[in-house]
Amino acid sequence: MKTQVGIIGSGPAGLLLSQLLHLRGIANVVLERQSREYVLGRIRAGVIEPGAVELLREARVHAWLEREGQIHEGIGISFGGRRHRIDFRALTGSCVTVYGQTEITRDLFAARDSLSGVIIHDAEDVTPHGIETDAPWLTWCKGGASHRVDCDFIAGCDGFHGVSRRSIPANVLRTFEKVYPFGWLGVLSRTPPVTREVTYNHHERGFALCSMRSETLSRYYVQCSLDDHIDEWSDDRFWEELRRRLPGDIARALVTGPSIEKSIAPLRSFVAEPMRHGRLFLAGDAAHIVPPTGAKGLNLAASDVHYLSRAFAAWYESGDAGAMDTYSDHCLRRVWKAERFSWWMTTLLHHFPENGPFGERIQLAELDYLVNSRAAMTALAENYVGLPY
Ligand code: RFL
Ligand code: PHB
Repeated sequence: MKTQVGIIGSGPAGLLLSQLLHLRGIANVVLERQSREYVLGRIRAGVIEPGAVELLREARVHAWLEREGQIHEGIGISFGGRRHRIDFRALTGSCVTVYGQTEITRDLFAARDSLSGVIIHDAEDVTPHGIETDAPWLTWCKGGASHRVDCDFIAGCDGFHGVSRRSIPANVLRTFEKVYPFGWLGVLSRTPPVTREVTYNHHERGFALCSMRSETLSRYYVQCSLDDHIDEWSDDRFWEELRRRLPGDIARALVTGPSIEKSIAPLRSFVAEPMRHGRLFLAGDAAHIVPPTGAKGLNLAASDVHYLSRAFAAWYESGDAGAMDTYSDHCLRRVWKAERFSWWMTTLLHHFPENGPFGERIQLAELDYLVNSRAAMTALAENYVGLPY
């Protein structure tokens, strides 16, 4: 088999790249380790920046997002039992869209299918070869047989645990990492959201987040211990813990119900540099991870794909390799700013027992400063709605 761009991974980065390249007449093949049902069963991001919405529009997958997505003009922040609002529209003139990553992935699969895009699921042992040559290729196994596709370029969109990043020689790759001493326990439930806007809650028992997918579907998270096991968290225990961390008026309004999905995610900051080696380009979680507190992961995957699709287009349309050569530097400038913001939001809002009572007072002082300073709120709002591409 032969193609122009071989794409590893059918998460949002791989599918969006595949669709954008197709629309520019660039042939591509997507190799995915999991089944489609598995990929579509993952519940992840929910907050989409306007830049990512624009890219989805360019990819012609905006119809459902525009119909079902909710425009959010601000977020709530609570601490010390009181809630405050950060008004994105007033502070930046911009806002975010609340729409699930699960739905974006579903919309992207539908778009690729309708254009007869090639997505190979259940591809085992996907391996990039010849990335330092002008003729790389990918091999994989499926149904007991080995397969190969020759390509001009390989896009590694295979997430944090993928094979792409590991294919870059150790003496070339530099990684930067911070692992946080807690995780997020997330629950999806068919209940009306307790707040109209996404609300971040700082509490001495730990952070809690109230989010949503629709008028009837809620998404909640509580900070949990890394030693916690999902079986120890019955629905009742989850709702009780969430309620304790919310200000009284929100806690009283909380409607509970059976969980549809429940999972624990560790929190990590991670960046790999460079994001390109030879003919292999990394995009999305394959190159960087942010803790979810800033809602940046999916949005960074989208901005990488924006740069990468343009770089490939320039090469195929005019033989210009300039944008490929600057791809890594361009992405990393934006990535590091999102890393900083996500780290800051995490540090501001979570409970860090090791920081002691002094650290707790400093956090409360910073939160108090934030919600009373237009300058500080503007800085948060500007980053939350997304820095320019
Ligand atoms: P993905 O989504 O992990 O997709 C990678 C795909 O590659 C496949 N794969 C392989 N395929 C072939 N061969 C291999 N060897 C392979 N290894 C892996 C995988 O099966 C998978 O299908 O990466 P991508 O496309 O870069 O997308 C990144 C986003 O998924 C991620 O950044 C976000 O979900 C992060 N995130 C959030 N981002 C936001 O922008 N806003 C949010 O509100 C937000 N909330 C979240 C989040 C992530 C969370 N978790 C669970 C980590 C909330 C949570 C709880
Ligand atoms: C979500 O709705 O899943 C969500 C919202 C905001 C975040 C993280 C996750 O910061």
